[in-house]
This record gives sequence, C-alpha cells and structure tokens, in this order.
Amino acid sequence: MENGPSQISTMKLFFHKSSYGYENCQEPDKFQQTFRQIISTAPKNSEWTMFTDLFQYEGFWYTPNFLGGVILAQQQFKVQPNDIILCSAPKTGTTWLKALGFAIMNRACLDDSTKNPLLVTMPHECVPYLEVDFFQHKTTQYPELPLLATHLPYTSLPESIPSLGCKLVYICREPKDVFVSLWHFIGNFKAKGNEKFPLEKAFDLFCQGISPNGPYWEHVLGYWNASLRWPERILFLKYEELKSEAPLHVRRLAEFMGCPFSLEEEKEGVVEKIIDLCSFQNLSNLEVNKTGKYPIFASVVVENNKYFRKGEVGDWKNCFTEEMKEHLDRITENKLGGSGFTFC
Ligand code: PAP
Repeated sequence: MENGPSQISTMKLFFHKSSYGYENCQEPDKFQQTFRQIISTAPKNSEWTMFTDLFQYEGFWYTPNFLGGVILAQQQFKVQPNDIILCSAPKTGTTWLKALGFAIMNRACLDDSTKNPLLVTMPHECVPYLEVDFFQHKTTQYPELPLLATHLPYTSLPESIPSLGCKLVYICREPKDVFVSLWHFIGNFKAKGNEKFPLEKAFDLFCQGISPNGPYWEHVLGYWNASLRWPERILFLKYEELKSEAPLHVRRLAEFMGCPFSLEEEKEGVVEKIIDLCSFQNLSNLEVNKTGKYPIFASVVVENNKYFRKGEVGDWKNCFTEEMKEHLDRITENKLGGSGFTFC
C-alpha cells in the first residue's frame, strides 16, 4: 500500500493493519520463560519510588510492564512494509508527533466535527505503541492506520522493522527540558510516603542514565547514527525546531511520510490548519484532553492533561541551579561530542 495523497482523497481514515493481541502470541510459554528469566537476572533499580522497579535490558531501563512489551514485540511483532514508526524517548514530544503524523495522514477528513478523531481522542489512542498495545491485546481504534509509535531504542527494535526497511521518524528534545518534563510527569504518581519525589534524587538518577527508556543520550545517539547511515529511512526531528519552524518541519514530515502537500493544499492553508489543530494550545484545551484518561496499562491510568503540561522550550530554567545546568550540559557534551549531533 502506498501512503500517497491519492488515498487521502478517498476521504477514508487510514487504519492500521497490524494485528494486535496477546491472543496472537504464538508461543506464550516462550515469552513467559524469557520474561521471567530476564526479570530474575537483569540489573534492577528501585530508586524511582513512584514507579515499580526499573530493569535494565539491552542497556536501557524499563518498568516490568514495558519490559514485557519490549520482549513480546521483539519475539512476535511483525510490521507491514509501509508502516511508519514514530520513535522517541519519553517526554520529548511524542504526543505532539503522534497528533501531527495522524493529522498529516488523515488530513482530508479532519474537519471541526466530532468525526475528527483528534478533537475527541487523545493522540496516544490515535497512534498505538507497539510495545504497549501489542503486549496488552488492546484493540486499536484505527487498525489500518500505517502509523505506530515506540519508545524503544533503535538497537532494541523488533527485527522486522530494520529488515523490512520501514520508515522511522525520531523526535528528540534538549535533555534539561526532557528531565524537567519527566520529573513533573512522575510527580503525578504517588511516591512512597505520599511525598513528591525529590528533584535532586530524580536528577541524580537521570544523569546516571537510570530513567524510563534511559539513558537518554544513548537513545538519541542510536537513532542519530542510524539516520546518518540511512537518511532516506529515518527522519530526525528536534522538538525545539518543530516549535520555532513548524511549517518547514511539518512539510518535511509529510514528504517523508509519502504524502507531500499539493499546491492546492498549500493554497488552502492546509499546513497551517494541521499545525493549529495539533498545537499545544488547541489540544490541551480540548475536553477529551482536559478530563479524559489514558490507560497505558490496566494498572496505570493517566489523566490526559498530564501529557499537556506547558509545552515550552527552556522550562528547565525554572527549577535548575547553575550547578545542575553545568552538570547536565557536561554529560551531554561528553556523550555526544564527536557524534556530529547537537541539541538546539
Ligand atoms: P510521553 O513520552 O509520555 O508520551 P511526550 O508527549 O513525549 O510524553 O512529552 C510530553 C511533553 O510534550 C510535555 O512537555 P512539558 O512537560 O515540558 O510541558 C507536554 O507539555 C509536551 N507537549 C504535548 N503536546 C504538545 C504539543 N502539541 N506541542 C508542544 N508540546 C507538547
């Protein structure tokens, strides 16, 4: 299936064709055995007290739920050749990228009515996570949409993704803002003793690379290096650039996804309409995102508004000391220096 504009003109929403379902797990015993074995031997960290323990697998840290999803996805998940995967580390712009990807692909049927999914559905429910939804046999609302998302690092993606040469879009964000966003987000979960998790402790763990799907820098580097090697297959976006030059990057995104804007669409202002539709201002004020809830896992239900906090660049300035700034910048320099990559 091509993802071209001709299909968009059919006025049908795209639906994802991949089958989800633990019931589709061909070898549940194999999965259970591997999962148990990894959990019992993997390095463990119990310091993020509002989460369950984090386990290290293939160099990255996961909660048990996510770890189960990673293993099952690696064992079972088969993408379709034309699927496009939206990749990111947590808190780097995933919700925004999902909204934009979904809007670009379905732009012919996005109006102001309740038929427009983005006005009535949280972006996370429009584009499923391969390591979350597959694992839990959630039925996606859009089963034929050729769009998926993942927080997995490049080196842990299910084999079928690189081998089929699927297109990947990666979004990253400046690490200080990622950390602050993460710290606020985890503050929504009750820490042991009901106290807010101390900023300094969270900072220390993040700097050590111990954070969900961390180390953050290695996550970025994996996709960055892959994007240098396969530029036609991996589009690399930066949150800050998307903020400052949205039209440019939304056009890049549409072109990369195989559905560039036509001259007619350009004249009609479709690019701007998509940007407005997916803006923080618009999405965060929708009823669904103010009052709805997103069940990531059966045991982890998050209010949608927690995914729309401030959406700003540079919020770290409101809670970092000069020493914290220098420390985090030094880590970034040490880890990324020489890679050719710089954050904005
Ligand atoms: P996730 O990994 O848990 O899905 P993710 O969407 O990647 O989170 O990141 C959430 C951040 O994106 C929040 O940043 P903040 O804490 O600094 O405010 C959130 O506000 C921001 N965000 C969500 N939607 C948008 C949007 N439409 N435009 C810009 N930023 C957004």
